[in-house]
Amino acid sequence: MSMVSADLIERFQRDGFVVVPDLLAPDELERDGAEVDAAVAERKSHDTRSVAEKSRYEQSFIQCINLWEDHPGVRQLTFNTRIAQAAAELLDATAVRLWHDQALYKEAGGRATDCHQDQPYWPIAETNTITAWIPLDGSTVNTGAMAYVPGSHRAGLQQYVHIFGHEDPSNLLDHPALAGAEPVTVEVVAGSVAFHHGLTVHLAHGNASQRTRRVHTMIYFADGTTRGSARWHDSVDRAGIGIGVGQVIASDLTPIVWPREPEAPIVEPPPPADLAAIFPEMRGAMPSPPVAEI
Ligand SMILES: O=C(O)CCC(=O)C(=O)O
Repeated sequence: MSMVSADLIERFQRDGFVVVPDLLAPDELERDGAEVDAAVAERKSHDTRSVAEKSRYEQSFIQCINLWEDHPGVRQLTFNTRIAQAAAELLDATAVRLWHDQALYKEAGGRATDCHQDQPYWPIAETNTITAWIPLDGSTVNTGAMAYVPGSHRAGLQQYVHIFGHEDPSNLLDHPALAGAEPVTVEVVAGSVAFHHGLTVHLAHGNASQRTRRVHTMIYFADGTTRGSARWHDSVDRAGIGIGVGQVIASDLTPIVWPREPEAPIVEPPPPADLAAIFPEMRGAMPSPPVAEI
């Protein structure tokens, strides 16, 4: 049984984003949402800063990557086969792998997410990449809904935007390839999932509400995709994985998530490097390496 109608697939191909309704039932949202909440709280338990005290980038969201690794309760969402199948159908891929998952919790008063494309941050050669963006309570303009530039994934644009600095980044919407383009805000009801292509230009509104905007995402790529550049990325550069430029990206850290039996065992990937030792602000953003036995 297919997860996505032919009409939605056509719209995704035309616009570079689409909302697929009813992929999660209310009880799944409650169960999986509680797991992501607990994982984010545990990863960030050291962080007592207010939004105002955080860096410009961190004011857009609390970001926790690859929660499935160190918080097994999150796996039922990250490895949800209905969502992965929908991603595969939208990409017209026979199999998709997980690039990584991430929680993006935009706190009350959190600022907008700067306009960007995702693909330039990843050393992936082919552009058959897609993100499933899951607002666990739904999303509205007031809480930090996403906005997408329709058709921008077909504009021939692949522009890195430095959104991590202290200054406002250049506005991608000013790029000549996007002349006159206007982002379209998309509100999502809980249970539906918004998908966007890796090249789609997008942003998210600030959170003007009193509650955290709880979002979990999964990024997928078509199986057979290769590494396109030496840009460092944990998903290909972790010790024990070491995928070189030009090689097919395939490891236990980027497992096939569709097709896959819901109960299929998950092979544990090699442990991560201690990134927080190099970049203290990364603490909690990535899985922690195992603590050395004394
Ligand atoms: O949730 C957000 O604020 C931004 C999400 C985003 O940029 C993404 O998932 O690619």
